[in-house]
Formats: sequence, C-alpha cells, structure tokens
Amino acid sequence: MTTSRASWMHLDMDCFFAAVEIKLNPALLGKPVLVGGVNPQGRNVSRGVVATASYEARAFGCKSGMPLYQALRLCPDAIVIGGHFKEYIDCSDQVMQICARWAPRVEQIGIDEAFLNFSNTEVLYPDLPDRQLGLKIVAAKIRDDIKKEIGLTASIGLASTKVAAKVGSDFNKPDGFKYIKEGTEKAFLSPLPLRDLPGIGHKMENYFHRLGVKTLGELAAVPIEKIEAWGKFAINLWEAANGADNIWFTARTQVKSISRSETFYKDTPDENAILAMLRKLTEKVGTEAREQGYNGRCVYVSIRDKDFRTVSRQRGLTVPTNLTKEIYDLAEILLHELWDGQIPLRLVGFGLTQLTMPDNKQGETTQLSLFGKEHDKRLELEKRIDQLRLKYGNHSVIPLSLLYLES
Ligand code: DCP
Ligand code: CA
Repeated sequence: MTTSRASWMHLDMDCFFAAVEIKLNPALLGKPVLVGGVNPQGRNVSRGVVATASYEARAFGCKSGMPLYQALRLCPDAIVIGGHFKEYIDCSDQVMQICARWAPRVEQIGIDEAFLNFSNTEVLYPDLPDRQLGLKIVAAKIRDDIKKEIGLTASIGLASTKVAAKVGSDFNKPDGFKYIKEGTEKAFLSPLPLRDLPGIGHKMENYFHRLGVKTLGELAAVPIEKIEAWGKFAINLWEAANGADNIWFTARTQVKSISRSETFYKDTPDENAILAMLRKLTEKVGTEAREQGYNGRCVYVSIRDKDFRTVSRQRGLTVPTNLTKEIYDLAEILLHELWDGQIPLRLVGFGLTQLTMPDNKQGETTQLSLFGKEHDKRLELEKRIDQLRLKYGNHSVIPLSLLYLES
C-alpha cells in the first residue's frame, strides 16, 4: 500500500493576548476582556482597536480588528487591558519551545501559531502501533505541556495537508483538537463557510456570495474558468477547497524561530554522540538562517531522556547571529546545564529564536560592522560551506564530531 507520508499539525493559541492578560491577573478569568486601546509603550490610546477579545467578550460580538468604542457598545462591561508585549513574546517563545520538543520541524507563522511538520516521522515514534494514533497522543502531550508549563490553552489540527490542519485547529476552539483523516480533507472542508478558509477576504467572500457560493464545497464546484478571473491566489483557494495542499500557506508574518529536533535510533548516554547530534542540529538551523538572511537573538536546547522527561533552557546571545559556531558554543553550554552527563537521552532539540531580518534578503546583514572582523570572516567561511553543501550534498563538508552519527 502506498500512502502519503505528509503529516502536519497546526497549533494556534486561544485568544492569545487576552489569555496572557488573564494569566497575569487571574481575577479576570471568566470575564469579558478586550485587549487593545494601548500602544506598544503601554500608553492609552483613545481611538484604539481591539487586538483580541476573550471568549466571554466574543459572545457579545466583540472581535479582533473592531474599533474599541464599537466593542464597548456591544459589551459595556468589558474590561479593557493590554500592553504586556514582552509577556506575549515570552509566552510565544515558550510555546514554540514546547512544539520543538515534539516536532522535528516547526514553522512559526505568527506570534501564536505554527505548523508542526511530522512528515516521514516513522522512526521518531517506532514504538507506537499506529502512526496517526501516535500523533494524536503527541498532540495531546503538546497541549498538555502548554497547559501545565505556561498555563494557557492551545488548539491543534492534525492532517495530511497544511490547509486541513490549519482549518482543523480553528474547528473546535478553544482548547480543541481535530483530526482530519487522509482522504477526507475535501469532505471536511465542504460544509464550512467560505471565511473559514484563511485567505478569503471580505471582497472575495461578497463576490462569491453574489454568485450564490456560500460554502467551501460550493466553491470547490465552481468551474475553474470563473475562478481564473480572480487570479492565481483564487486558484490556490479553489484548489484548497478541493482538498489539495498548496504552499500559499506561508508565513503571515516573518518567521520567528527556526528549530530542529531529532531522536536517536537508540537512547544514548554517550556525550560525543549527543554533542555530535547538537552540532548537526545547529548546522541545520544555522544553514537555514543564513539562507534566509535571519539572525537570532536567543537560542534554546531541549533534551528528552529515556523516560520521556523533557526539559529545555534558553539564553540570549550577546549579538544576534546566524553563525553555526556561535550558536553551537552557547548550545553546548546549555546542554551541559540541562544534562547530568549520565542519563541516556532519547532526543535533542535546538532552536534559534527572536529572529531579526536583515534589510536585504541575501543574508548580507547590515549589522556586520557591529560584529567585527572575526565574525565577518567566519560568516564568509560558513557561507562557502553552505555553497559546497548545496553543490555536492550535505556530506561533502562535515565537522569531525558528526562522524559519530554518520558511522
Ligand atoms: N492580533 C492583533 N490584531 C489583530 C489580530 C490579532 O493584535 N487584528 C493579535 C492578538 C491575538 C494574536 O494576535 O491574541 C493572535 O491572533 P489570532 O488571530 O490567532 O487570534 P486569537 O489568538 O486572539 O484568538 P483565537 O482563539 O481565535 O485564535
Ligand atoms: Ca490564536
């Protein structure tokens, strides 16, 4: 039997800014809360808009993007708060770290949402009888970790396509989970209103409503010629409504973190093998960061031991960087702080977070002069290695320590 090996989770935090505010002040629990009316400096702005509303406020019709005065008209008792941006970012980082513990690849696409790529993860969960059953357990673990460690709720969609996973995470919100079985994507999307498919704006929605098209199933049945009039983006939406996956689902905002984790074939207490794994992960993350021109301000390492206990630790870098050497050096320190040097490890994870985007996308960061000559030389070297790897394959240039893993 040939089956697709693609498996995606989409994780989205519930009423994120409001949830963080409630966590900071539990007296707000169960009350209608509006986040907004304050600027990033925390000052009141009279003509603000609602950034988000707690589910209690949503019951009155309040929602993101609505002018505050209008939301207050709908729900005069709502409590308006906000401005704890640092806390939102801290919670976001913690959430992404938990995701990276469980997922081999994490694509953060907004402050509170990420795609978790579990494609081809058979080796990761070899002890589980059914792979999707395994991933359902993993989804429950992720939500559980987030609840226990951060005190917030997340919703997750699990599917073979990104589109279905994304719509799925919204399906049973808040604190929800939805699994869309492979092959049922179109049937799952079909009864849903057009606006449930991200990317369909008001204008397009109105256009299709005038054509009598109200659901995604009806959209899927529109002849392609009519869709083409709307251009490439509409074709992507139409394809998505037809159950296909497509890559239009890229970052809504810039990528916020790059991470990798990997499970050992066999749990190991061998320091050399563990450091080699860490080296491999930092190489991968460094290469991707350099390719995309990102520098990170912070790194984290997570380890999972043979009993599935998982711990992580993060630390800021003195200057933002994408140099493998610099991120590895700090990662090694963090690893030694986390690991007692004895207990066999099952998995190691590494992430570069708080990414800053340089002005141009070639990775020629404008901050180079800040870093000094040594850094520039090292960057030049690592980029050459990237090019060699691109040309001759990943194995053409490997640090010696990696031989532990390769052999
Ligand atoms: N946000 C904002 N302005 C908007 C939309 C969102 O500032 N117009 C911020 C506040 C949200 C956060 O981004 O808390 C995440 O946005 P979501 O669209 O995921 O909305 P929520 O997480 O608030 O709610 P939901 O439970 O529906 O995901
Ligand atoms: Ca959200």
